[in-house]
Amino acid sequence: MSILYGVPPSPFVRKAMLVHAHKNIPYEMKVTLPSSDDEEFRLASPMGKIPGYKTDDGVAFADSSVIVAYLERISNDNTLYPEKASDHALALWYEEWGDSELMSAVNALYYQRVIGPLFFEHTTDPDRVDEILTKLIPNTFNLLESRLTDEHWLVNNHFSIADITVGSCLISLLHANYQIDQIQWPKLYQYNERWLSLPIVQAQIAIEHEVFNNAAS
Ligand SMILES: N[C@@H](CCC(=O)N[C@@H](CS)C(=O)NCC(=O)O)C(=O)O
Repeated sequence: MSILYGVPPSPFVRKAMLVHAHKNIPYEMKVTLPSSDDEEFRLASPMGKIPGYKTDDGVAFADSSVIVAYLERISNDNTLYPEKASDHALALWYEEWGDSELMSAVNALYYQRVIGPLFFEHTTDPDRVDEILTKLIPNTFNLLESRLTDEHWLVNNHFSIADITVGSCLISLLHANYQIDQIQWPKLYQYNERWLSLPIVQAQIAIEHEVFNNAAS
């Protein structure tokens, strides 16, 4: 069976887990922290970033987008990359933007409020939180709001890697106790509600809560 190296609350590991769940692909999770010097993990991820991956035929590599591309190749079930070329490009763009711009805004808050205090003895910095809440997050949310329609999903109303990537960030915000302002970003608010109600998302959140509860006890 394939091995996924990482920890579930990592947003990039979460993304890979959600894709496995969506496509019904079994895997084994080997709990691995970033920078772990576990030899097997380092074969997959020489830079020590999570997620790392080892396929069931023994090939190892890293990066959530690479893992998703691999999974899409081995299984046609519940495809995540649109067939039409322009939709495919747009989904890839959201994946790239979600993994970079959106992820860094959202993770800044997730780190301040959850990951830092729980795992790194970090004390939340109120000035930094203020900057994140007033600048970083609104910048990214304004863009999403301007692109979302009343349809269900980001690209041509088909659930795709765009939704998994943006949605992975929304899970971090849920953990960080951030509520999307329904007046300021009404479409994003509805989109988030739809996303959070998906069974694969509920299952992922439950897994992550268990990790947080264990770390807190
Ligand atoms: N582009 C990579 C990013 C992976 C990444 O940055 N993971 C973080 C954890 S969420 C990490 O391992 N950070 C440790 C480091 O940068 O050394 C992906 O999509 O998998």
